[in-house]
Amino acid sequence: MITNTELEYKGNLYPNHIVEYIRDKDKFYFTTDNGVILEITVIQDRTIRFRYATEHTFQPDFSYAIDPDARRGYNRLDIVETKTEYIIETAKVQVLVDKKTLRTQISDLEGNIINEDELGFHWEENYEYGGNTVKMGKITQNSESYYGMGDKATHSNLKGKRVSNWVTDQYAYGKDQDPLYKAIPFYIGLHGGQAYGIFFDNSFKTHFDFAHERRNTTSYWADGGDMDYYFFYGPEMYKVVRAYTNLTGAPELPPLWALGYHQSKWSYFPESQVKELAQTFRDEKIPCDAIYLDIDYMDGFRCFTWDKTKFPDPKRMIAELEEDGFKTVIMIDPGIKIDKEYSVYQEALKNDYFCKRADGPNMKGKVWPGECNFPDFTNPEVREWWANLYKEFMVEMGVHAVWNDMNEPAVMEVPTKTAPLDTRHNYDGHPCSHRKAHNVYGMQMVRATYEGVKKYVYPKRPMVITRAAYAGTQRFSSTWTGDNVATWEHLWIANVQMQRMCMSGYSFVGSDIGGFAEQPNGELFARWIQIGIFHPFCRVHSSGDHGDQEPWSFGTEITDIVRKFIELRYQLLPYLYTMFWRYTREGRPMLQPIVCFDQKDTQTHFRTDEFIFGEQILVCPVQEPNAQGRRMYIPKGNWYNYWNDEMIGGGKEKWVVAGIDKIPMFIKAGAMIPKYPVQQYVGEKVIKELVLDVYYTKGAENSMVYEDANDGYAYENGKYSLRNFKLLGKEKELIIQQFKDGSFITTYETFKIQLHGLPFKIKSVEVDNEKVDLEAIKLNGDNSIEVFKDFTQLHITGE
Ligand code: NBV
Repeated sequence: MITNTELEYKGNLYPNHIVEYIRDKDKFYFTTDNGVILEITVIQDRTIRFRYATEHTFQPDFSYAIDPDARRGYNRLDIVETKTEYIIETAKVQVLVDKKTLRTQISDLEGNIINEDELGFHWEENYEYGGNTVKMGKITQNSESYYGMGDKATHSNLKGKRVSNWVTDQYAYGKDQDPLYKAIPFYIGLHGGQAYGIFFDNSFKTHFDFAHERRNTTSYWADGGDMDYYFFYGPEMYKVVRAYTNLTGAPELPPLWALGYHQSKWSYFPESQVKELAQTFRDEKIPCDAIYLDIDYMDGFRCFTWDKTKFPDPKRMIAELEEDGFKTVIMIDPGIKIDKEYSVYQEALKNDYFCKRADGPNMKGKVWPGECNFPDFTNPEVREWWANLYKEFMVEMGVHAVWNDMNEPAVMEVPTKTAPLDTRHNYDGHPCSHRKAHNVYGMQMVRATYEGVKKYVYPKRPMVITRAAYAGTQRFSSTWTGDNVATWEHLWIANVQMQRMCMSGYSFVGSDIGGFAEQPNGELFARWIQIGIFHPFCRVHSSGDHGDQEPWSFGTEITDIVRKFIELRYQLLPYLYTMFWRYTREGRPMLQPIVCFDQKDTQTHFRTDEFIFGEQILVCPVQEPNAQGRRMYIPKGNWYNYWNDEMIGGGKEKWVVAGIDKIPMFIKAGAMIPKYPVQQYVGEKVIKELVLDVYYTKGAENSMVYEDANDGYAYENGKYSLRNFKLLGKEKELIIQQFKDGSFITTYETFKIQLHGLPFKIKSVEVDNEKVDLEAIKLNGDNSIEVFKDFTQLHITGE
């Protein structure tokens, strides 16, 4: 524990010695002589909250980030007092509070230090605005690495970087540019093979310094509010993400179509163009589930209106598109045009729903429609009103999903690009200025949108997309990474951003495939599609002021490649859906950087490109032109090259061949990958057979397949089908056991089991201990067999 005060800078104030200690069930209060109170709350054995008050006063305990349904409860909780410290112990960690300095130290039960205060909590009074700048200084441990922090477009390992969180409309952002659209003040630290997380729940502008200013110090601070942070113990990284996701929430399962391929542009109009687009998808036989209408469908950019010259009968158009298997997604922005003839404006004005400046007038800002006022979405009454505005769109017109843009909020023609800082907000009954509400504004907008969409598409499931987000927004909405650019560097950025978002509890995420600004060439577009199909949200979007960006815009060679990869996405839908289900249930990141897959292997700590899609598919995009392949790192274990079934062992770098029609992609040995047939849209076909690609391994591996009605809520009442497979491979044997759960009956009766890498010739097959006729299971030359879907044990022996 650091006790010297050499580093203490004059303007800062520090807690001094503890004079009082009180325990209240799972809360511990330590008060210092100079009026600092540290409140420690044990949320779960591995999740501990630290909150500091100065002048004996906490601010009201309120947070938008925390999921009201977060699980709480611990197995053990003790406290011991020694001469110099208090020691709190749970079933996972030990927290030490120093009596002299209030500094803390967290270790595992073996005494390994996981996280430790350096200067610890300190603060500076903010004379300009009132309140404090609250600060925390931690020791950077030996070889410590840092991950997470939302959408930062920088190297995945944040060591040596300083970043800040202030949601910003950052058109055509560049590598290392910061901040961007999201504020997710959560990071994962990794040292000595152990991982932990810290979530600084403070909606003011926050700053993080990861051993940038001083090599041995990691610090974070905020321009106001409380020092209020959560510590999560792993020791595995995915458990840190899981604990963080438990606290800030996971989304509900989206409808399966939301995981299909989506096509967007700013903007497709008029109706004839939309229809032509839809028709071309079907003619070209390129699967697609959703078409997006950007701002130009509106009447003069007024939200919740239609430009009837471009779309004379939206209800009919949406119905016709639906007939053809397309969902229609529309954009809604926060700015409401100041127009006394416009009903939405009138209502908001009458009810006093707009944000106000400090001295009273409604806050005004220019956006697409011209001068606008902005609803105060931090007011619950406003959110309810906003949710209800969706009724006509969803119920009368049949719109399927909503996309909220510009909700930072973005304001044009002002250098700050957003609302003035004196703008007032309700903040759910804790009135404050924009300094505190800015980072949650977009989150509260999309929360209201989600409530409305959910209410009106019921009994179907909602699908919502947002650009701005604060920690916890994943409960309400999917997201994309904003206005990127059609460059190779941005392909790299997209890859890092997706992995980072997944590690920040926000897995339902995608980039504008191909780039939003500027025009990709065919090669870049194809390479972007190749990685984009592995991103949970898979959408091509572009600014539309240059050339076209549809799958067929780059000549037939590219079209064929793009088709092949979109088809692969549709084949992998049951695998992706299972991943999503696990994310919603267990908080598992849908994409894992390889450091998450094997944190003990230090080779993985600074890698950015390779990632695991779900648990069993390793992907590494080609990120430069004219490449015939690339070098990549293969993490531990054995992996099958997806394209030729060649098996390779991990723990080393390797050159992998991948011409323009391939992406380096490997399947974990032992995996059972479920596949559907290619469909032009979700639900086009009745699934007659589930393909299971089984990759032989010597040893054991588990796989699972989750299925349900693909929409609706019956799954919440047990109508789902969960298949857990245990595979065991031996020299001349392969045993697959199946454990089933749930009452949903899938439409198919059989599995087509395709065996990869089987090292022997099949001699006999037993299903549930009965020998079967090899003819009857259609044992093919290609090593595939057909078996009844509900077997409990499949036993294959070879010669
Ligand atoms: O609504 C137009 C665009 C939209 O296409 C894009 O996806 C958003 O990120 N929007 C930004 C506003 C204009 C950006 C220049």
